[in-house]
Amino acid sequence: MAQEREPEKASLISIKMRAAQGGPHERGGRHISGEERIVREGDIEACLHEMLERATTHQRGKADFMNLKLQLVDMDCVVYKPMLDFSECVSRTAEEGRDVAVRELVAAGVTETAARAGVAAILALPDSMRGAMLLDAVTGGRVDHLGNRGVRVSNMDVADPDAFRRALAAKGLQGDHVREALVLASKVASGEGVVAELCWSDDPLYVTGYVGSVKNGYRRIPVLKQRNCGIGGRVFFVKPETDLDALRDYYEEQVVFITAGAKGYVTEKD
Ligand code: WAQ
Ligand code: MG
Repeated sequence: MAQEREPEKASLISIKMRAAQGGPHERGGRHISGEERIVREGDIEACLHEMLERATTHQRGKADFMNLKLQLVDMDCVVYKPMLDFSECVSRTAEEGRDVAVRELVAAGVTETAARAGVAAILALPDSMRGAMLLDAVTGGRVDHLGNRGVRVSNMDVADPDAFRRALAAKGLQGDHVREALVLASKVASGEGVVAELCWSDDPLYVTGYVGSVKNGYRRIPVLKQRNCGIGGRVFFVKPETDLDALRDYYEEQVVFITAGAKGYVTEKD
C-alpha cells in the first residue's frame, strides 16, 4: 500500500531587528527602532531591506547599531488569535487624550486609581523603555520587576498579510504603526489575566495611542501626547491573581498569528 505523505508545509521565518544609537542596547545605546515579522522564505530579502531602511531613516535618529535574528518557525507550535475590533475616540490635545484613556481603561475593567497610575507611570519615564510595564489592575502597583526593560511582546504577526491589509483598508487605515499596534494589542489582550493595555508611541511625530482590551477592542486615541516628545510607553493591567511567569512566557515565546476575523478573511489555519 502506498504510504500517505503529509502535505508539505510552507517554511516561515521569524525575523527580528533592533537598532540603537551610540552602540548596542546592552552597552547603553539608545533604542531607535525594533521590528519583527514572520515571513515566507521568498520574502526574506524584501523584509530585510525594509528593516534596514527603517533603522537608518527613523524619526528617533539614525541607528549605528543593528541586530538581526532569523529563525525557522515551528508551525506545530503556532496558535491563532483574532484581531481586536477597531474603533476611534475623540481627542484634540494630550490632556484630553489622557482623560479619554482613563475613561476607556475604566470601561475595560481597570479601577480609576490603577488607570491614573498607568498614565502617570508612562509620563514619569526618563526615556522610553524597550518593553511594557505590568500594573495591578486594582491597585495600580507595578508587579513586574523588570525595571527599564519591561516585558517585551514577541513572536507574532498577521496570519495573512493581504487579508489584514484589506481589513484595515476597509476602515480607512494604513501604515506600519497601525498594523503593528493592532497585532501587538491583539496578542496582549489574549493573555491570560490581562484586563487592558494602555499605549502611546515613542516616535516624536506620532502622537496617537490606544487602549486595548478583549471587552471593548482597540480604542484608538488620536492625540495622547505632545508633539516632538520622544517618550512613549506601554502598560499592561493584570488581575491580582495572575500567573505572571506564565503570562510573560506567553508574551515573549508563544508564536501567535493574528487573524482578521471578518467574513471572507482567513480565520483559521488554511
Ligand atoms: N513589547 C512590549 N512593549 C513594547 C513593544 C513590544 N514588542 N514595542 C514597543 N513597546 C513599548 C516601548 O516602551 C515603546 O517605547 C512603546 O511601547 C511605544 O512603542 O495609529 O508606535 O512602537 O492606531 O513607538 C499606537 C497607535 C502606535 C497606532 C504605537 O508604539 C494607531 C507605537 P512604539
Ligand atoms: Mg516607536
